[in-house]
Amino acid sequence: MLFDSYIMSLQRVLAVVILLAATIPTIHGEDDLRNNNNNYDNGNYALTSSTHKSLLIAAGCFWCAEQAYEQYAPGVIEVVSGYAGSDGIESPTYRNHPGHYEVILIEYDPNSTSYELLLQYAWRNLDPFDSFGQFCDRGFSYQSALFYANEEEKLIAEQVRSEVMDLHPDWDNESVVVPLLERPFFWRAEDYHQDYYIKNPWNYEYYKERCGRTKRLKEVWGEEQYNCYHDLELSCFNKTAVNEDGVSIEAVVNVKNAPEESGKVRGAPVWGIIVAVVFDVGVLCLLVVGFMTPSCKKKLSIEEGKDESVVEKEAADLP
Ligand SMILES: *[C@@H]1O[C@H](CO)[C@@H](O)[C@H](O)[C@H]1NC(C)=O
Ligand SMILES: *[C@@H]1O[C@H](CO)[C@@H](O)[C@H](O)[C@H]1NC(C)=O
Ligand SMILES: CC(=O)N[C@H]1CO[C@H](CO)[C@@H](O)[C@@H]1O
Repeated sequence: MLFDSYIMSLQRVLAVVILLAATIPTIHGEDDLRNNNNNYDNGNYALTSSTHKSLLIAAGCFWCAEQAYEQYAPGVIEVVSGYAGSDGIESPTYRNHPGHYEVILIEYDPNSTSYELLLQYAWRNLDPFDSFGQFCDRGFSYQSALFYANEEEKLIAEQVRSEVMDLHPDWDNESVVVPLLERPFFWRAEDYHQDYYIKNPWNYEYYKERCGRTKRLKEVWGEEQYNCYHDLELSCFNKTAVNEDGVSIEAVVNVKNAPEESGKVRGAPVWGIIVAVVFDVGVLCLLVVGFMTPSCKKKLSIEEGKDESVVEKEAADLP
């Protein structure tokens, strides 16, 4: 445990260093231009059918929440990553979304699933005890929240919360800090954040593993419950849902037919290795050859020059 947390804090320090280093050259870079050139219809998302409904949840990094719902939750048509917050600014972006949660909008077929069922999935996809963020991600925008659109949904949300509490008599009511809130306006996130787990499976799995999401969810909910909500073979859902009219309905899971998670991270990504090597060469130069030795300075600048474009490219990919 101690060693684990030592490694974890090392990873965090490294992540911050890499993040800072990677952010500086891109503040006025390609990324901002991309945002400015895109018109997202005021951030609104149009449902693909007028018979569909939607709900909003905040469960930490939206890449992961999107994947969990699209792959494992019944009756889900589409999940869209975005920002939402009642006291946030207009037209938030990834680089500027104060007062906003990272959220997902879940478009669903009310004949194949229900608000209630989807909220049950929401709980199993968050750490209910963390009020400062979720998993490795700290800060307001990563905090969890469940949203209701009307009085009826509010009652259901409260009921699902009580069911969760009843299932865990050892949980202290005060320490379960997931707020149930009125649904705010939804702003769709930039295109490169949508379907991130499909577009960048390698980066995605690496991030998710390093963030400790699965590990923590299993710790909180237990292996069995985790599997119920994250494994189609072991699902407690079994392809039928009771719809809003009380009729049992067969619901489709994973409409996108995205490949299931392998659960295995295929080693560190290339950019991570490059950054680590450059860092090590730098430290070695400073230690061994001496601070002002010309040959060492030259070597360092060559390495850094080579690496900059890679780091810059990857900066856009942080969740
Ligand atoms: C749900 O299914 C029933 C028939 O089973 C149909 O009449 C109704 O229009 C459907 N509702 C929606 C929202 O698709
Ligand atoms: C538990 O906490 C929630 C949210 O703060 C509150 O609405 C509820 O009344 C509390 N329940 C009990 C039994 O104290
Ligand atoms: C609620 C329910 O019927 N769950 C079942 C779903 O399917 C798995 C595997 O077939 C069973 O183990 C569960 O009991």
